[in-house]
Amino acid sequence: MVRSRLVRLLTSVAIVALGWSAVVFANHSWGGYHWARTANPFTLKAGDNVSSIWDGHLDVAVADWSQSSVLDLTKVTGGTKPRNCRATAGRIEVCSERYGRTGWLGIAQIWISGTHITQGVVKVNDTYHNSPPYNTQAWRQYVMCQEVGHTLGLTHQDEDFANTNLGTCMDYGDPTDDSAQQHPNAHDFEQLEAIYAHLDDSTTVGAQLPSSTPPAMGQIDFDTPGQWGRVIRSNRDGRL
Ligand SMILES: [Ca+2]
Ligand SMILES: [Ca+2]
Ligand SMILES: [Zn+2]
Ligand SMILES: [Zn+2]
Repeated sequence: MVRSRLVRLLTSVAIVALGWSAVVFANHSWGGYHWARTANPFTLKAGDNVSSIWDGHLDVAVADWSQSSVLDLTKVTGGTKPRNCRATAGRIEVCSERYGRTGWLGIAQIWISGTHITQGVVKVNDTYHNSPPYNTQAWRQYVMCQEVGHTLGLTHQDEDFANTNLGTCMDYGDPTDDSAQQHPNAHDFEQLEAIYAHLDDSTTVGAQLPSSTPPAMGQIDFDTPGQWGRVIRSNRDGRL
């Protein structure tokens, strides 16, 4: 098991090194997607649909990302059931549930109109987070931080699980005994400033969706690190 994971990891690392060597540290915007807004900082609501074991982790992630100069997050009463985790227009919904042996620890989905994010969903999977090695404060905080970061328009700073940790939750790397790996770092905040440097004519924050829902984009963070980072376009109804 360990060996096959390692082989897969090394294969993945090689591909990543060939494809991404020029851009890994320069830019980790997720495809240029961003919330439309007419002024900074903007306040994005995060619906709390997580169980008590996750509440503190969501609180920390909300506080961490709110340190950005361009945005604030605020936790609000959840608008959905964790099992379905349906999106609410103009904000994000954060859900925890035993989603089964799906292969992922956490998923972030965004719905887009052009390059503008219209709504977002984070799911963290208790099927894995209830068992070792993922049933720790460190792993829960790391995954929560990263998935919320995706819904702001960020992808990963680095997708090599085996190199020295960069000290941000947006880096693939074991967060155990590494508190820096459980929170954003300065480069994440710089990237957010770059993404949100322009202003838009309209806002998608707190706004209703147009009648036709465009496809969602998903960031899936698998429990096998070698598979992490595959960006999957979902089908038309927005489900992965
Ligand atoms: Ca802020
Ligand atoms: Ca790494
Ligand atoms: Zn814009
Ligand atoms: Zn991710």
